[in-house]
Amino acid sequence: MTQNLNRNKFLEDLDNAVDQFIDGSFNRVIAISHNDADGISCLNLVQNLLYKMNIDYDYFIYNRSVSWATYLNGILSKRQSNKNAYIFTDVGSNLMELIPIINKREDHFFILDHHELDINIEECNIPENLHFVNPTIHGYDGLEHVAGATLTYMFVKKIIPSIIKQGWLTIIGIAGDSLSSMNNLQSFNREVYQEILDEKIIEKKEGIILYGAMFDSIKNGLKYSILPFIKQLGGENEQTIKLFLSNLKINPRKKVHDLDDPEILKIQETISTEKGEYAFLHHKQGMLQYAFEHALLLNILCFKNISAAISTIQLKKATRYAKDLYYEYIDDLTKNMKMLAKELPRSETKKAIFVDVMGKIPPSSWSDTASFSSVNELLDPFKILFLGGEEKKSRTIKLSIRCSKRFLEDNQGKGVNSVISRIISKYGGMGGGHKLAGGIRLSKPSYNLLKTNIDNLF
Ligand SMILES: [Mn+2]
Repeated sequence: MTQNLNRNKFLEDLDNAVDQFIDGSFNRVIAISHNDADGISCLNLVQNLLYKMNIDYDYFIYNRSVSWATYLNGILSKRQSNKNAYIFTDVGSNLMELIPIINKREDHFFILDHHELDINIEECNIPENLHFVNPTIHGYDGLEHVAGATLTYMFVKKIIPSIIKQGWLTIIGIAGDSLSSMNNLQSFNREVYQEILDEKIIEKKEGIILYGAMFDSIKNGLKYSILPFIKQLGGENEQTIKLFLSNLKINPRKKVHDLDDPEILKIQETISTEKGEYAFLHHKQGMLQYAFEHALLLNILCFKNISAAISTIQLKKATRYAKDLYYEYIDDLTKNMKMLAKELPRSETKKAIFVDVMGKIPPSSWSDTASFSSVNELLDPFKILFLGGEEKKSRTIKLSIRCSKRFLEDNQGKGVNSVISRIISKYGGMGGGHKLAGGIRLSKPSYNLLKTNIDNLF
């Protein structure tokens, strides 16, 4: 996937945008960001910048449920001025939709995004008032190499270097998007992580990795870890887990981060877990000290209560309300993963797995269950996963589609989005996505055709 990384070209784009932002001496800025942990981290970095520059600003969160035209209709002010700027972070690569809108405006638009474009950049006529920075057009991977918050951090730090002190925000963004251990960070994500560590803004710690429950007791750690999901114990009842730990002579109430090496080794004899590196935010308390869990909490809150998400990133300690939602979420997710791995009937072809989860897993959990099953390789990683069922209201089949990185390697980098476009052209339906994740809505007859013909679509 790493084809021709063009570092200089990307940094040139970034520098140009920075220069334009400084030279523009804007008197009003609107920040627009994505409704997830990465997006909220970006938003906070931009707010810090604007505050320090003494620029009047407002902000909005975009959840992609409506088109840009509809969304911006309510935001773009009637009065246009080249002294107004819009900064989009972690969103805004839908250039087909956005360029016609931006073309008609006098305001300046800064787009700092790491999602893939909906159009070939060569075919775009970039308007003069659009300052577009997206490392994926220079060959970078939007997940592994550069998170939205990494890109935003690089932008704001070039304007006000002291923003490095807010670097912990970047770490939350990276943790939220990359879904991997900090050891695996690459490229700009790694460079920025290292810089923030060197400045002692955050700490790195080492220990057994049970993401989702790093702040918790070992009994909850084994039960609620979502990365890795512990196949033998994840989502199990408390007695089973306590029995497992008492056989190893480990106190079930001992905190995950307090386990010593002999205890970790004993666990690893039965369970495949790794020791690894995790980011620790020492200026916070409790679960918010753990970057992965902090990011996960924000992601959960973004769907349940966006204003709680926006306030939580500024808090030292999670509220009871937020913690309750967090536990409800990981409890459901680990139970769903357990069900998927052990009980649910599935039909398999050479290249695909179909799982009907209607009535077993609520539709609001389909997407996350599919994602975490895929990253944990709960089912055959060399097959593409279709998880979903018939939606009552619309009488159509709704599917979350996922593949693993190993599937991509096996299929010349062609993953979920390319399968989705082939399904749509052959059987109709609506949907889209990225290499690893996407979704589609189909009629029932089309779904049946898809199930019998899927292997011919590769
Ligand atoms: Mn992002």
